[in-house]
Amino acid sequence: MIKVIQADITTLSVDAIVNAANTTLLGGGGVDGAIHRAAGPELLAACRKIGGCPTGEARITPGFKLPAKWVIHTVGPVWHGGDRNEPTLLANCYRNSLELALKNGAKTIAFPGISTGVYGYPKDQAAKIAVIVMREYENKFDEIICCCFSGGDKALYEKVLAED
Ligand code: AR6
Repeated sequence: MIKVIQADITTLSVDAIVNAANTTLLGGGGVDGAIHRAAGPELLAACRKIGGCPTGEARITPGFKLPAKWVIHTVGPVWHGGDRNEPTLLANCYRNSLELALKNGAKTIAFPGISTGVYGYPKDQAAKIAVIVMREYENKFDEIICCCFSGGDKALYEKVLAED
């Protein structure tokens, strides 16, 4: 089932949380910064060993000090207006993250709105893509959580799910 909640993703006791990372995997601001702060320095060391991740792909590390067992790092596209393959790349982020979660036995997974912060992806279009891919995997998980940072984002996901 797909669930929508408003929360700080670093507080969730799920099998896997997804990080909106950049291609270096070496941390940054937004949700990436929050996850690295909460997981502790071992996360950065683990990411360094991976050596980066192309846009649309995903990589997995332990959650270290987080309540979540795994962190799945995916790199969303930077929004350039929509004609640079952004929708496909964003869908790839969700699909590759869910595939990696399945491979590692995760039954519960939480996503932030990949690319919808500093990467500038329009939130309504991004939520529609997220929900389309989540629907494809819904039956393979106990819970797929849309973890919204703001009340406005939560309302948006609820609307998209209701229309879906
Ligand atoms: N819990 C849940 N959601 C959050 C949290 C949190 N603690 N903090 C922010 N969000 P962003 P991007 C939401 O900018 O656009 C980093 O520097 C936020 O409201 O974190 O993919 C990376 O290193 C927004 O909806 O990620 C990259 O360089 C969503 O998370 C770059 O930012 C994503 O916002 C990635 O940009």
